Formats: sequence, C-alpha cells, structure tokens
Amino acid sequence: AKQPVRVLVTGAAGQIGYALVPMIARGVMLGPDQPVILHMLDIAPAAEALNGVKMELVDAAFPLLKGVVATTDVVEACTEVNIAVMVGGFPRKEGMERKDVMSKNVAIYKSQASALEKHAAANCKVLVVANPANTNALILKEFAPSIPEKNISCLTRLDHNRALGQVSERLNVPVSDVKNVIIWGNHSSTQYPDVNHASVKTPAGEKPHFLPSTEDLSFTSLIRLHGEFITTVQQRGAAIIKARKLSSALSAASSACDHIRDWVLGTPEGTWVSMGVYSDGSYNVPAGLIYSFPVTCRNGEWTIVQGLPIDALSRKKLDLTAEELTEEKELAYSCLS
Ligand code: NAX
Repeated sequence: AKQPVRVLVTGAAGQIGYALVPMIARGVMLGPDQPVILHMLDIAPAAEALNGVKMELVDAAFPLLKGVVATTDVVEACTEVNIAVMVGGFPRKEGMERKDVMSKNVAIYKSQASALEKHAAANCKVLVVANPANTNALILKEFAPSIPEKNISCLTRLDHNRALGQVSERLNVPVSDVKNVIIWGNHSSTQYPDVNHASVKTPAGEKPHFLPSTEDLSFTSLIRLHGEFITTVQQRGAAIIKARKLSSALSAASSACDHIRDWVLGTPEGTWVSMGVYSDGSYNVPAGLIYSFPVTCRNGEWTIVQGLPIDALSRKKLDLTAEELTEEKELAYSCLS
C-alpha cells in the first residue's frame, strides 16, 4: 500500500477550503489509490469553524483519509507536508488601497514561506491560490530560497478551465473534446486567454485539429464570432460574484485539484495546461516574474511549451499582463521596506 501524502490547505475554514478538502480526501487531487493526511491551517478567529470542518471530515468517513491536523499554528501546519495549497490570505475590503491589501499579503506570505522552508518535506510542491496569486507566490519564493523555484506555482488553471468551458459552449462541443487553450500572465483581468493554438476533436475522427479546416474562418475568429471570448473569460470571476453573491469556490477547488494532479501525475500526451510559474524569459516574458505559461508535466516537473508562434495582437497582450506583474512586484517590494 502507498504511504500517505501530507497535503496542507491554508485558509481551510474559508469557502474554497470547504469545497477543496473533501475533494482531496476523496482522491480527486492525487488519485483514488493515494492515501492522504490533511493539514488544515486557519487564523485564530476561524479556529472554531476550522474544527467544524474537521468534524465533518471525520463524519464523511473517507477511506483514503488517514489523518487530519487542524491548527492555527503555522509550524505545526507546515511540518512534513509534501503538497501545500495556499488558499489563506487577506481579502480586499471596500475602501482599501491596493497597497494596504498587498502589504497584508506580503507579510502573510513572507512568514508562511519561512515556515514551509524550515518544516515542509524535501521537494514539497507549493500552489498559491490566494490573491494576488502570482505575486504572493513570488514573495513565497523569495523568502523560501531553499525551496527550488520549480516547486512554487500559482493557480491559473481556473482561468484555463473557464476558457475550455467557453470554447465548449460557443462551439457546442463537449468540453472533454477541447484542449490546449492558454492563459498567459497574471491571474487578474489583464490575463490573456489565447485560443490561437487550441484544438477540438472532430465529430468523425479522433485526431484533434483546428476547426473548421475546410472553411475560410480560422478557429480563433470562429470563437470570436460568438462574442467576447477574451473578456468573458477575464471577467468570469466578477460574473460569478454577481450571480452567487459569493466568489467562485467549487470551480476554484476543482481547478486546484487539476493543477496538482497534472503536476504530480503528468499531463496527457499532446496536451498542455496553464500554470503560473517562475519565468525564465521564455516568450520574452521578463525573467523573475511568476507568469502563467502553457506547460506540460512529466515525472513531477513542469516544462514551458516552447516555440508557439505569437502574432502581433497576442504579443501586445502578453506584454500588457507582464507589465502589470512587474508593477505588482514593485508594489510588493515597496511593502517590504
Ligand atoms: P474566504 O475568505 O472564504 O477564505 C479565506 C480563509 O483564509 C479564511 O478562512 C481566513 O480566515 C483565512 N486566512 C486569512 N489569513 C490567513 C492566514 N494568515 N493564514 C491562514 N489562513 C488565513 O476566501 P475564499 O473564497 O476561500 O478565497 C480564498 C482566496 O482565493 C482569496 O484570496 C481569493 O481572492 C482567491 N481566489 C483565487 C482564485 C485563483 O484562481 N487563483 C480563484 C478563486 C479565489 O477568488
């Protein structure tokens, strides 16, 4: 039998946490034969609620769940964890300046970086979900210098999945037949959802290819014909808040599972996914930002897909979201001094 994997979820008493921990305990993240021990961290005001979540996990009698640590102590939470999903953060409240929110999150991610560095298992993989996700991940990387940068990422898989969903709806094809959309850049409204390299399966054959190959329209323009694809994906988070009066939680939790599963178990042959990762300068994106790229994963490591042609319109959009991330990085650093 496999040894249990320890998975940390911070902010576990929150909305996303509540949707995420049962998925992990059911094997959605690491597979149906992988036992897990859940580590759940939240802050003191949420301690009672956190304990309630622990009670429900016990009550659900998940066969794969070999233990639950529910704590407000960062060191206890981080000790020996193999996977860390960082959902906890300081939310932007009405009337708050961007800098104030940034400064709260910089402080949180700085201290949690140190705890992970000192106490997590060697080769721990980190996924930052909490906003500003890319910049929180960058702060975490800076303050956990002994964790390899390859092991620190942020969530743009929700945006990626939203893009798959929009292509599916617009072309009226099953979402499982759509692949290789890309989210470039920041998990914010400047992100660039790109369908230039996407494909769908044809009704007749198994082989994926661009649609419609026989008509004048490119796949991209076909999707655009069906409305504001890019802005719909960019603004989807706001649309969910408007409809639900709460921000997305089930889709965020599900996408976080997809992100870790593909990272650990690998992406299917011929398929890439979007992950926020440390830029090495690929596609002329400034090095030293956490930026969302198309990646493939194998043996627990991601690799940026290279050599995709970038047209002029896309180039502008890749640069715009990079500029925003550079600005965020500067703002974060100004909060440190
Ligand atoms: P909630 O406010 O419901 O939950 C956040 C939880 O974090 C709370 O229980 C809070 O007590 C806890 N927390 C605060 N400071 C903490 C700390 N220092 N250590 C541990 N826990 C702490 O928010 P929820 O809807 O769950 O969203 C969580 C985060 O995900 C937010 O930052 C949100 O903006 C971000 N999102 C990111 C997405 C992405 O795709 N990257 C999409 C969904 C979501 O909006």
